[in-house]
Amino acid sequence: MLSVMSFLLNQLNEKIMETTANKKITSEQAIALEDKYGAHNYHPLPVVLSKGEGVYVWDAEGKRYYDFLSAYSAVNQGHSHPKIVKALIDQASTLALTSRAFYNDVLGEYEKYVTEYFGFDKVLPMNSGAEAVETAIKLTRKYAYEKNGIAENEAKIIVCENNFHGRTTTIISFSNDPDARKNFGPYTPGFIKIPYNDIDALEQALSEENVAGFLVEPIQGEAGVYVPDEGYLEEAYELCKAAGVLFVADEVQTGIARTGQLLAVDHENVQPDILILGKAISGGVYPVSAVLANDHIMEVIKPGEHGSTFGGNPVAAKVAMAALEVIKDEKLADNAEKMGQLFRKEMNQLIEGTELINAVRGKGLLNAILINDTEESSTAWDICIKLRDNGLLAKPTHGNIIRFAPPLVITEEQLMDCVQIIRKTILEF
Ligand code: IF1
Repeated sequence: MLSVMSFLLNQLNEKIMETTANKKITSEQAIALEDKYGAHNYHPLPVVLSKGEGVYVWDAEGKRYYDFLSAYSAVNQGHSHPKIVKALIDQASTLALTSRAFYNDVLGEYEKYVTEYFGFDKVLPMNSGAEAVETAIKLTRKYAYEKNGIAENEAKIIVCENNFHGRTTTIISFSNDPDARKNFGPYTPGFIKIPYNDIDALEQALSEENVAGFLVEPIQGEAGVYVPDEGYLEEAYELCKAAGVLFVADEVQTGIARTGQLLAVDHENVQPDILILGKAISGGVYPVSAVLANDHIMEVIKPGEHGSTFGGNPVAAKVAMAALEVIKDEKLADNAEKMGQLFRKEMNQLIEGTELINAVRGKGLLNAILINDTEESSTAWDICIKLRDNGLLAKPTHGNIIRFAPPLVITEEQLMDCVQIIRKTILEF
C-alpha cells in the first residue's frame, strides 16, 4: 500500500518536474510577472522560491536557503512535511469540499480531536487568521448581549496599541498602523485601545461600561516580537474574569508550539475564554483557522448566524489533525524552547562584539534582533539582503527590527550553522 502510494507520488512528481522544466522561468522573469500583473500590496525581499523541504527553501536557480520566516510562523512543522502532505493528497483525492450544507465524515472527528487537544468544549472552523479574529469578535459581542445583558449595539472590546490581528475592514478599524488603516474608512466602532503590557490601563478600561471582551496577542508579532512582562497575561486574565469580561487570545502567530509551549498563554497558565488559531494549525499547506470556546459561549451562535463555504472542509480537517499530530510526535514545543534559548544566547554573544545590534528578544523560536538605526533607515533591509546572499532568509519589520522564526524542526547543528551565517553577515556589514 505504502509502496504503491510512493510510486504514484513519484510519478506525479516527475510529471510536475516535466511541466515546470518545460516552462521554467528565471527569478527575474517571475519578479517581472508579479510586478506587472499582481497588485502591489507587498514589498517582498527579492528572492524567488520554487521548492521547500524542512528548514530549507530553494530559489528558481536552485540555490538553497535556511527559511527564517516560516511564512510568518505558518510552517512550524517544516516545509512540505510528508505526513501533512499525505493527509492533504489523500483527502483531496477522496472528498475535498461539501460546504456545511451537508455533513461530511471527517469534520466531526477533527472537531473532537482539536477540542480535546486544546481543552475546549467546541470549535468553530474557519480558513484565514483574519476570519477567525472576526469570528471571535462576533462571538464576544453576541455573548455580551445574550448572556451578559449589555444593551444592543453598545458592546465594546478592549484591544492593544500596535496590535496586528489581520486585514479586514473591522480589524483595521482598531489598528494604529497608518499603512493598514489610511483611506480604508469609515471604520467599525466599538473598540477601546489601551497600551500593551499595561495592567493599570487594562484595569481602567475594564471599569468602563459595556465592556464585552479583551482581545490580545500573547506576544505582539507585528510590533516587532514584543514580549510583555512576566505575569502580564495572567494578571490581565484574572482582571477580566473578575470583571465578567471575556479574555480573547489571538494565538494565530504565537500558537502551535512556536514560543516553546503549545500556546503562548501556557507560559502563564491562562485558559482563554476564546482562543484564536491559524497559520501553523495546518503546517502551512492549506489555509485553516479555528476559534475555540466552551459551550456556554459557543452556544450563542445558532444556525445561519455565521459560517464560511470552506470552513471545516474535509481537507482542512485532515490536514489540521496531521499537523497537530506532528507537533506532538516530534516534540516541537520542546525543541522550540531549547533552540530558542540557544539562539538568544548566541545572539547575545554576538551583540557584545558589534555596535550594529542593540538587543535580541523573543520566546522559543519567535525572536527578533533590534538594529542600531532609525525606523526610517534601510539598514535592516540591507542586512536581510546580505543574509539572503549568505543563504538565510529573514524579513525586516518597522525598518530596524529583523524577525527570526525558523521552522521548529530545526536541529542544533542547523541552528549553529545559521548563527554562523548571521554572525558573518553582521560582522562584515
Ligand atoms: C501579512 C505581521 C506576522 C497575526 C495575528 C491574525 C493574523 C495575523 C496575531 C491574520 C497575521 C501576518 C499576516 C501578514 C504579516 C503577518 C505578521 F508581520 F503582520 F505581524 F505574522 F508576523 N492574528 N499575521 O499575526 O492572519 O488573515 O493573515 O491568516 O502579510 O499581512 P491571516
